[in-house]
Amino acid sequence: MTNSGLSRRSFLQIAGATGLGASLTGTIPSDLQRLLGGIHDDGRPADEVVPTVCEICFWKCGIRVHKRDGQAIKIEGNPEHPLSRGRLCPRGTGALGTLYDPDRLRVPLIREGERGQERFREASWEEALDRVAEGFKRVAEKYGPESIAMLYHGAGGSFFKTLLKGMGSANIAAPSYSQCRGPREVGFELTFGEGIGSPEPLDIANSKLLVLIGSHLGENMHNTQVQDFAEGLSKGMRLIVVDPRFSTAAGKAAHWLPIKPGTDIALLLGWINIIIQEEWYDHAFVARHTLGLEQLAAAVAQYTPEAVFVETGITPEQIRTTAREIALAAPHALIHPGRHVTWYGNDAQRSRAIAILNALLGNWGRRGGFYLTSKSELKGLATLPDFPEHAEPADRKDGEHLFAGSTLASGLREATLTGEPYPIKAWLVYGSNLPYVLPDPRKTYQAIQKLDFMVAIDILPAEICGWADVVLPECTYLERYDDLIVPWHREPFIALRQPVVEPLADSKPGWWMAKELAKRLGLERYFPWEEPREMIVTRLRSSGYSEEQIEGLFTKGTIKTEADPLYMLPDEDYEWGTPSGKIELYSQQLADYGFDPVPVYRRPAQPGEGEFRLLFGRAPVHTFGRTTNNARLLQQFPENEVWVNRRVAADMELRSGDRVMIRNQDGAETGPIKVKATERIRHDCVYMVHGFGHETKKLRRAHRNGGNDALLITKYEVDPLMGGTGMNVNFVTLEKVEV
Ligand SMILES: Nc1nc2c(c(=O)[nH]1)N[C@H]1C(S)=C(S)[C@@H](COP(=O)(O)OP(=O)(O)OC[C@H]3O[C@@H](n4cnc5c(=O)[nH]c(N)nc54)[C@H](O)[C@@H]3O)O[C@H]1N2
Ligand SMILES: Nc1nc2c(c(=O)[nH]1)N[C@H]1C(S)=C(S)[C@@H](COP(=O)(O)OP(=O)(O)OC[C@H]3O[C@@H](n4cnc5c(=O)[nH]c(N)nc54)[C@H](O)[C@@H]3O)O[C@H]1N2
Ligand code: SF4
Ligand SMILES: [Mo]
Repeated sequence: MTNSGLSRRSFLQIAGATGLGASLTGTIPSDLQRLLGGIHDDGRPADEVVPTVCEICFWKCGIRVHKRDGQAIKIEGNPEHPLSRGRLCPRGTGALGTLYDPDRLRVPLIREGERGQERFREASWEEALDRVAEGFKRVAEKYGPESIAMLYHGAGGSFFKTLLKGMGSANIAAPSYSQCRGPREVGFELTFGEGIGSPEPLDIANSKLLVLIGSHLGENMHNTQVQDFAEGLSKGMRLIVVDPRFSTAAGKAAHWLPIKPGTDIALLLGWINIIIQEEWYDHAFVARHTLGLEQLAAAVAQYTPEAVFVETGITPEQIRTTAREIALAAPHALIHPGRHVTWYGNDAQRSRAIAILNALLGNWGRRGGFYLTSKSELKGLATLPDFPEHAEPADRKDGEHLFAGSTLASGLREATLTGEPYPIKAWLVYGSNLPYVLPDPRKTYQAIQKLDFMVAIDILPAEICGWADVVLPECTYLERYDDLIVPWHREPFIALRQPVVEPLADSKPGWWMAKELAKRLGLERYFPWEEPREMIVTRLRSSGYSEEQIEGLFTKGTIKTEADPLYMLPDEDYEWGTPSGKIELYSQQLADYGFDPVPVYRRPAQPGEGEFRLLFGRAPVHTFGRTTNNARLLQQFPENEVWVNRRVAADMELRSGDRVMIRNQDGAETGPIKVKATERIRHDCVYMVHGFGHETKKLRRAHRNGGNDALLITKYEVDPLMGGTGMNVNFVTLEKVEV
């Protein structure tokens, strides 16, 4: 393993020794040579193999990185790691294209032009960090420390969270809650008294039947889940896919239900109705663990197959057949809870309908359903002082979004815009390209204009960087330590992220930046260690791990501990975390606050003549916009296309390969983007992969490559229960262009 104290100079020497082009200061040809030709696995053995953890997405698989002559040459799955089991998704393997991306940020930058103009000068770390510390101090003195907010995504955020809390601010939020899985967590918390978490505890490998509502496994490439999905299918698991689009998963399904977008609650309530009417639910489980069956039965009686057909377009016969199949496979059947569920603004209630249906199947703590998780013990640092008192987060006003379980990123943007409930005047943005992550980019830019100070910490010159006062170049996850990773999982474990190669150019690890800022802000006491390895070893020792186990973490990548039972015993009592201590099919607390105690279907607005609902999702080889500049991954999936129903396309005289501009109801537009005319999508919607069509010229391969869904999401519906932002509510038109 390399020592992160090595200077840039010695890195250049190592790079030079390989003959792969020694200059790393911006000459593209040598970098490209390195990327496309210079570094590859030519079969010669590696000098060294270093275990660490992937961060191309947030699943955090264990990887083994092969090195030769100081360079990373190959990434493979770590067989010791429970989330990879020796295999990776294509993004994890292709990550060298990110590590050696010639567009990476190399030095700290200080803004010279207007915000958004992307005019910066290079600065020393000393000057850049002083600027950031001054910026925070100024804002804290004038408005209080709570007026500093942090918006982040990724494991590396933990050191900056400590910094914010040390300053006295609780305004810390990740879009992975309010723009992703928050509604699911709330729907399950309201029903089962606990959320789902990540990785999702789904026993898919042992399921007899799986229902996917949108969740497009196979395009959504969370490694372990895709492995489990493949194993389940190979063991004969039946699959029902509910999706307006014939997804990759739909190709494996016994039933594809091409639902009218936004009507899933009707289908779910229809299934619940049949399962109750026909007495197909798990009587013993429901009697022992749940509350409110009668009220549920009465509330869903109106959702007959015929009534549901009118809303969803799924025929009564299909609804009956699939309900029966689901019930027959119970309790080894699973309605997937989804992950990116911020679709229509009623998403916590849709997730609750999914939770209720699962409860009727009696699949919690059951083989082929939801398994029970455990977690390895890990103590914090005994020497870490308490954080100061802090104000309540500014992400919502009194009485708003009562059931939110985390701070809302979109709520912090709103507070920045309105100054309510109190002003937010500085942002620390870590690893989140906010203009394309939060709905309505215009609002994000307006909010930034209200700030006195903003720092962006990124590995690439993403759009967010162009709006910052100071840009700090982080090195990638392959070049740094992060905090230990300790998830709830079926096999509890601790995993280590450690550096494999030297940081590129003058990029630095986040932990170092946070510590340096802490020094400047008089907060050193919150970082009572010299370097992360010391902190990691101290925590492991104080948690009772042996020297052998600790050594194994650095050499093999994980420490594994004993698991609790995965499944409940049939007559086991269980204390559910709801107010009643039971699974709540009917929710009194929702009723008390004036919400629907049982989910209710309401018809969503429909696109007008010539308009389509805009849907979006994942490509198997890309993660959002963070890999769309990665040359290796672009080779496999070079640009996104807009999927249009074949007959509709023919009527519009559009053919596959034609280019169109896409325009939404507010006049926002993106393109040109290639058309994919296909039978695999309904007539009333179009679909594209998220993450393409970057506007910044600094990402040279990603710039204007394909279309950008984020630019078209100027409208969104906020979930009244928890503040998630439903983004599938924009309507677009297509216009052919000659290019
Ligand atoms: N390769 C890859 N994998 C990833 C990621 C990535 O960036 N790249 N990101 C990861 C992350 S953070 C997340 S949250 C997940 C997201 O992955 P999922 O949670 O699986 O995906 P969604 O984006 O919610 O869903 C997209 C699918 O929903 C369908 N859909 C759209 N509207 C509706 C509707 O009204 N009803 C129904 N039934 N279906 C609808 C779309 O046609 C599409 O097939 O993926 C994860 N995995
Ligand atoms: N329009 C639209 N919006 C969406 C979604 C969508 O499908 N469409 N999906 C939603 C979902 S499911 C989620 S989870 C969120 C995801 O939101 P994010 O994860 O915040 O999204 P990204 O666009 O990938 O932004 C990541 C930024 O982090 C940088 N980065 C990558 N690695 C590192 C690192 O190691 N250190 C640092 N400091 N920076 C790094 C990248 O260069 C990039 O600028 O977006 C949500 N928003
Ligand atoms: S699923 Fe793929 S990209 Fe995500 S952590 Fe695992 S290997 Fe990396
Ligand atoms: Mo997500």
